[in-house]
Amino acid sequence: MSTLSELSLAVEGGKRNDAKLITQTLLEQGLKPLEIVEQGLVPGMSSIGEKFKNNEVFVPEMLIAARAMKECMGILEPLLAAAGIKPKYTAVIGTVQGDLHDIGKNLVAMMLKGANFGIVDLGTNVTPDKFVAAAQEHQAQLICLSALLTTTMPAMKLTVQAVRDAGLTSAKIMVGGAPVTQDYADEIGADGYSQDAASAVDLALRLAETC
Ligand code: B1M
Repeated sequence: MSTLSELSLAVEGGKRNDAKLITQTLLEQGLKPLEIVEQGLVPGMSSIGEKFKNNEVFVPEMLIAARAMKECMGILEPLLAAAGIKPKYTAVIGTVQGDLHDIGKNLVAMMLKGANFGIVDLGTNVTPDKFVAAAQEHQAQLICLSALLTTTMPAMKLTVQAVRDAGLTSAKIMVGGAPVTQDYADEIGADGYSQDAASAVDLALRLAETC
């Protein structure tokens, strides 16, 4: 017999084997895959996200928690797909053109996935056109831009401009990365800025709800 709170704790602690075993047991006990995601996995990731925001844990702990969550999702995703269940919101994410840093971007993507967003990860060095095309193709509610270099911040501005020029009014743009600030986000006309991966989830949910 396993419980959803045991699953949350296993994910939060990055215990991927325990988390997979509990996920399997919960399925055998008759719990629905979506219930397991929303009441087991998501609270586990939210809890570690809060601790990260408060500097109680650091990047390695976040990464191992996200890996545990990802492996459980590997069991649940085919069942969710078979039942026709899709995430409520879709986010396109990438590091902007010229920039190869992806550790922070990956953390943000994992946290959004942990909050049950569908994620289209375009990787690094993503041109403005690619962001626009992916947002159109996947009818994304969110376009998430990451930049780690002062020299690639202008690519963020160009991407925001390209999204506006394409008339993608239904998609909100959020930006982040070490050199990026709220002032810069305002200056380039982004819809939101967040400083870290956990706050990115709160912002993403707020923005997606207004779409
Ligand atoms: Co580079 N690098 N790097 N680097 N690198 C920095 C960023 C730098 C600050 C180092 C330094 O000089 N002290 C400096 C930038 C200076 C500047 O422009 N201000 C720098 C430089 C100069 C360079 C090169 C130009 C070096 C060279 O070749 N001469 C080169 C550029 C390559 C390129 O991109 N074209 C380069 C290369 C690399 C590596 C490839 C070696 C490697 C990247 C590996 C990888 O990402 N796969 C690397 C690394 C690792 C770093 C440091 C050491 C670490 C960055 C990191 O991953 N941090 C970095 C110095 C440092 O920070 N100490 C440095 C951890 C990560 C979790 O944090 O990405 O900030 P971060 O993400 C946070 C938040 O910012 C936020 O949430 C995350 C989690 O809280 N966030 C978002 C990020 N994206 C977000 C998006 C959101 C919301 C929040 O919404 C959409």
